[in-house]
Amino acid sequence: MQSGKYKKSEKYFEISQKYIPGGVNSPVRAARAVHRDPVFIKSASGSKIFDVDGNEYIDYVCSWGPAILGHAHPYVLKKVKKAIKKGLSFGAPTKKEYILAEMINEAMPVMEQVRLVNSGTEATMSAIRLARGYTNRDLILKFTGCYHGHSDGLLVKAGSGVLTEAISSSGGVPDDYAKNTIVAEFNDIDSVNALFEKYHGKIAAVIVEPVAANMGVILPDKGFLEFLREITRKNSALLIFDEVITGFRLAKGGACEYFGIEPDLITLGKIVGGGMPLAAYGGKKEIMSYISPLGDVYQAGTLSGNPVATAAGIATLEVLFENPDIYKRIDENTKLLADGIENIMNTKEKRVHINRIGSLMSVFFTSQDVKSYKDVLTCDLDKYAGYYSFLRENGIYIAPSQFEAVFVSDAHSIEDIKNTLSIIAGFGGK
Ligand code: KE4
Repeated sequence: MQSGKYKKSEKYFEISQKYIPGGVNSPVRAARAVHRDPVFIKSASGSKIFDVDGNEYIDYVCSWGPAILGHAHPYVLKKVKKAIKKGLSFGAPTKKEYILAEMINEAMPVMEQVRLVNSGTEATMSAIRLARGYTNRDLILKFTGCYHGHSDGLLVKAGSGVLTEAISSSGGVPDDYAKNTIVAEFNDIDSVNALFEKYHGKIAAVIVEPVAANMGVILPDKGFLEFLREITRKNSALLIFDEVITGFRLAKGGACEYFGIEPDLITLGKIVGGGMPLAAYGGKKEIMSYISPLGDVYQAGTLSGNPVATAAGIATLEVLFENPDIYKRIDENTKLLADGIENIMNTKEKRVHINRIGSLMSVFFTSQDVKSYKDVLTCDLDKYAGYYSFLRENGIYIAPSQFEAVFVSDAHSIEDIKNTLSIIAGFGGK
């Protein structure tokens, strides 16, 4: 039983479990891995999120990434309200779709052509199908612990909720599908070489989160992404950067800009939709010309590029593009947070390992460095659960899973960071 402060959440959770599996519409939200019931959210604004019992939290989930400007940004809301008045969806082309595609191309020139879809899952599923259609090959190489959404072939040794729920792959995926997905280890060049040797000429693409963020945040070793670029080019396979999390977060041009790598295809989600159901995939015109109606690789969607979601996406990117100092600011504030936690938790002994890049970070409850999926498995999940509960009881909202990330927004003030650290200091002594 949780304390009286969650009365309404408990009631709503009981009812929602009657009609929705696990009471949630996405598994990780159920907070089972941290042995708590979820809180139900009433509203959010800036860096704060408010549950239905009136509890206020500093939010470091940020809707799993989209809210880089903070929740309910006034300019974004203004543009969305304006769009809503004209109708919600037409199932026909609108100007906003090419405006958003143009903005994406400006930020990531690799994306000469872009298709807007409704979720990161749709974006990666479509990019995989395109890579197979373009190369006329079947095999897709992914990495253990990387998560690319829940399309059948990608739910093999995936991260995020799959890892959180400790299932190696998903039920309901026939071996026939899974056999076309081969799995290497992130940051392990030998494991990739071995697969390219074993399946010479049969690999359509490598799909990678350029910064893994679904087994906690793990940075690519120096040269690892360059190696992937080289080995795919040498083997006429496509390199797909899944930038659903890193896109528009690490930099205006995402991980491509940050690391100076040019993949063949990029998938985007989260920030690109500003919190609305909008994602995208794209690449060189020559590859994208294989997509229907130009080519025979089919992909479609009733609500793809709908006017309300594109309004939110355009407004979000406009704020980011017109205020490039946002990236410096959120990087500095996240560094302040990371350094503060380091000082609190690791004074006497090393109790946590922190990985950070820009405004994306993870606090791993392990005394060793975390550079691979294997390292992540040394984490003490009960300690993480205790950390989660202590923070939530004290008004800090973090991911209910060790295998997710901490997201900082431009709405997080220095004061928010200092308040967060003073609360963690209370846990630190435990
Ligand atoms: P969606 O289908 O959830 O929009 O995107 C799938 C996806 C694809 N690629 C990457 C790198 C992703 O991180 C995701 C989704 N991220 C998780 C959080 N780690 C979504 C949260 C959830 O599943 O509830």
